[in-house]
Amino acid sequence: MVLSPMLSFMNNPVSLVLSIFIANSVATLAVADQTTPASAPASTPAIDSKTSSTTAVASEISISETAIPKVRMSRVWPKATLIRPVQVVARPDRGDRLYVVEQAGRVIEIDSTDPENEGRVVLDIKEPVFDKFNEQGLLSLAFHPKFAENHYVYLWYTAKKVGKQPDRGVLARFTAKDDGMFDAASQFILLEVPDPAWNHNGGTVLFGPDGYLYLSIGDGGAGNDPWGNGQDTNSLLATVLRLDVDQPAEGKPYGIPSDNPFVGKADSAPEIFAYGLRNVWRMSFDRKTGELYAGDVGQNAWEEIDIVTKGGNYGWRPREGFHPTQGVEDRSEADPKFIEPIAEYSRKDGVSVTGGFVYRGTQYPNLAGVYLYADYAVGTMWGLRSIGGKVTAAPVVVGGKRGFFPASFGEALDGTLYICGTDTGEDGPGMIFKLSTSN
Ligand SMILES: [Ca+2]
Ligand SMILES: [Ca+2]
Repeated sequence: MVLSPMLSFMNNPVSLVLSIFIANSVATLAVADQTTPASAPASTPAIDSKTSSTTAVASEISISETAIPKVRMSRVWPKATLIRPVQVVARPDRGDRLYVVEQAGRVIEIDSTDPENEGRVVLDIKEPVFDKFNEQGLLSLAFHPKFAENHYVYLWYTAKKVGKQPDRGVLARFTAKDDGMFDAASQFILLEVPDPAWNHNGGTVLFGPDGYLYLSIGDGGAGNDPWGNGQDTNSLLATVLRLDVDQPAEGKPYGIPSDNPFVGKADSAPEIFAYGLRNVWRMSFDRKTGELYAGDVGQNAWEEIDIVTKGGNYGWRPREGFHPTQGVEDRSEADPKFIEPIAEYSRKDGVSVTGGFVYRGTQYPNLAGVYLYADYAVGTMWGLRSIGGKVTAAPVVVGGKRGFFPASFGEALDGTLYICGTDTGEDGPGMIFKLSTSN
């Protein structure tokens, strides 16, 4: 049996995961069952105690906008056989297609208009992908915003060793053919990042509203960031990077946006957009506000949700959630140089956060503006509301599924949200669920 893709090194054995699941998720979900029905308004706007300055903002919001409904999970495309699905991605030019990333190195295309669809494999790169250990493999896919014109897709994966090269993460572009297949021979490598340990490999690749490519990369691995990558702005590890893939420059296969925060600064990598992030497994842009929401997986104590801004330092390793990191000499109290999360949860409620999306669809108006996220090991799903980086409705449990390991959320073109993962164990059958509310 293997560890979860996002768990900490050596300090979260499966037995711990399972005991937490048994001891806490049941209790958590049971509590959820007793909460106010989604249709009933909250008596008062919920305010995160850590963001009391949001009171003025919250008072201007109607109660219906602050209530957070329960969320149902309905299985979709049960006839598609999926092995360790880690992402569901929409294609920008085709609302009737979704793409599922399998960790071992395949991409499956789903005809989302056909409930009986079995999917078709459009890419198989198991050969270059290295997924021996549980956090390794093909981790993320992004379509170029102008995919209809250039047929480019970008993948982030851990690569097999070649000769004496170190382990590495690879950001590569592939080109789709007219029949919709991705040409495995078209690989064009943009970036290779040497990686000192098997765990904490991030990562999400996606395009921002500015047209740039964003990539989250973990701190390298092991435990407690022994190489100090978190606070090292010369390291591409423990960051979110921002690249201009359309205008290569300076001999690189990509360009650097001129307003990246470390452009022209000594001893800093100009690719970095934000840093001090331990292992952002999943992040997403709010399509309405343009804010970048990230779930940063914690070490031993706290899982956190961040809103990632340009040049931001998110505190790892001196900070874990809203707390000094236990057991490291440079642990720190809150400090203006570190940007605190907007939310956190403790080992009481889970062990590995899967960041999700802000719902911006129109089918479920009561869910509009709610940011959903989940815990990979426990299966609980939460919702919160945040405006301008301030939480206006504190996190509440909205649902989840016992025994389901949610690896990723996905957002269709129309804003419909999905969640994918494995059921009845990390190597159990891969499943996709549509998320809905009772309105
Ligand atoms: Ca690593
Ligand atoms: Ca942090």
